[in-house]
Amino acid sequence: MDNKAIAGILYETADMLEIDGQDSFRIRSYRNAAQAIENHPQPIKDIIGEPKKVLEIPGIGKGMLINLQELFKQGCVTVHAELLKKYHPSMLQLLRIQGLGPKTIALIWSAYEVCDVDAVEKLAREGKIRILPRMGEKHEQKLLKAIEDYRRIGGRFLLDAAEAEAAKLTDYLAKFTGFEKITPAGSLRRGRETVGDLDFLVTGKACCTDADREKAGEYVAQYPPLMDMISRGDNKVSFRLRSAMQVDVRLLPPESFGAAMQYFTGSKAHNVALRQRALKMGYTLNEYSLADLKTEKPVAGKTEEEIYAKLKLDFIAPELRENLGEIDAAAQHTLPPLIAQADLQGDVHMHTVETDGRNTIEEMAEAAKARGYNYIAITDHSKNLAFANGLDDKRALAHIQRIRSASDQIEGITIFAGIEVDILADGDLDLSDSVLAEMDIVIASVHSVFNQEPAKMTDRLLKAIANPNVSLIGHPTGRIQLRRDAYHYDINAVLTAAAQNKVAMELNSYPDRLDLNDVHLRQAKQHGVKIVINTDSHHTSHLEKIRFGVLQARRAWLTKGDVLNTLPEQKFAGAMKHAW
Ligand code: DGT
Ligand code: CA
Ligand code: CA
Ligand code: ZN
Repeated sequence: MDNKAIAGILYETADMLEIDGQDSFRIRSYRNAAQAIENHPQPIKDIIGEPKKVLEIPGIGKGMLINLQELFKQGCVTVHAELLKKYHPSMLQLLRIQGLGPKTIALIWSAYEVCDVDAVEKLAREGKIRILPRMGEKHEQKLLKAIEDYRRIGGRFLLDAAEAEAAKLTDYLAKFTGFEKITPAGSLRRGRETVGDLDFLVTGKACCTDADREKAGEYVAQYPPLMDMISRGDNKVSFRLRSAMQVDVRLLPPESFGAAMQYFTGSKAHNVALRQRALKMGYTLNEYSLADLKTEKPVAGKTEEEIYAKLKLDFIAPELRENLGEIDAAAQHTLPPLIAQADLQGDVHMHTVETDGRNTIEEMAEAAKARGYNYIAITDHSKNLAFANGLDDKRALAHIQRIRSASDQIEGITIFAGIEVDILADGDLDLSDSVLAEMDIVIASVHSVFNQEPAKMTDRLLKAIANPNVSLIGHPTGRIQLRRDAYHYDINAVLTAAAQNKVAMELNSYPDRLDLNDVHLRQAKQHGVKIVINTDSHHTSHLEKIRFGVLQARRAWLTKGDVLNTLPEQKFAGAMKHAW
């Protein structure tokens, strides 16, 4: 534990003491100690065995010394741990929100006894913060903005946000004469579910000499959305965008572009394993080239393909580069043919104006047809989702009729009648079995009571899977990225049951869901469970988000055969009735 981490714990303690209404002298003593330790040149861990030396640090008295000794002996400071127990660990997240100090948190706590970011955000949206003493509408708005920033700056960005920033920057760079190749690398190219920063690689005539790169760098620095310049070197420009996203643009000579692509696409773990293989074969591999170990002469570097080929590997798709077996598989020519977006014949999770969607059945169908799909399913919500105007048995039956007649009227695409039915807290479904039996597709999803004990949640899902009407489980872990954790249950038990009952698992492509995620998808495949890739569209413009799902499926090594909505219409309909 370094001094910075120790100081962090003491700062947190001070903040929590303040929330707790303790006396200001005591609070200050923790802040002072934190500051002193943060600035102390010697690591506390080296001197903790010599109390005299610790006591020599200004601001550290006998009481604080005991805290520090506790920290090194038991791994925590008692006061800190007790305060966390009294409130909730989520308090620490609130404290990290810029502009939301202990005083405000204390105020919110005393009024509502909540201290997690989601709950505070909800209160603010409901106008329940402004009515507190010393607050007001302005404060409330500032708080909401701060929460939004916290979520973004909190580190990572959703894949679609990163992609949108990358597209804008690509357009800008493309206008400079002499940039011939412009490629985002890093986690974005690998299709990771969230992205930390953007790694841009640029090459062409404008990147050959130092003078060229100087001029090119000047152009990059003029990018209008650029907010802060972080650093500008010979061949790298790093900056932060107004969206708080950080970008590294690297200007590379053409002969090493492939090596740089390989290196900066990563992942780090993949690179380390690849470099070890190179060394064993008598090469060195870095961001400039693959070179002979002895003569240092480059043998490849212009393209990624030639690097992998020289290392006697089949080309490895960026999505697979996580050092999860892909290098061995590439050496043995056993990499799977990954699913592609063009393999999908339909999207079978979408909502309409009948519940919380924005478009009609017909509009959704026409938009899907324009994408080249052969079928879709309309799967509106069930009544448990009252705020979404969910369907009861009677409305659900009427909706089936509407869907079937729309399907008859619109040529060139089949519209399956479906439902996204809530799995209630006890595992029962929200509509009658007789109504569900009328559906072509039944997606069963959890939309409420997320915080059950894992055993209870497991039983809840097992019960839904056992219902013979259920075709697939929607967004099976319920996580909302950067916002809400997955609910906890025994995923192995659920996947085993799904395989036995031939109930599929959804890969929900919505960028903040991506649920199942890549790890769970791979697990599902190992259990023999089939996947359906959907968008969960609430508007025609959402249909295109399917590509984010496809990326995750590829990261999970899935092939066409693993995904049911690659099947032609009749076979797919059978698969939704457990024939797979
Ligand atoms: P991110 O930005 O956190 O979403 O993840 P990445 O994968 O984009 O990571 P980033 O931006 O830190 O670095 C980009 C790539 O550069 C990374 O995927 C692999 C490569 N790289 C970075 N640091 C190292 C390193 O220490 N060793 C090796 N071999 N490669 C590295
Ligand atoms: Ca990155
Ligand atoms: Ca980076
Ligand atoms: Zn849902």
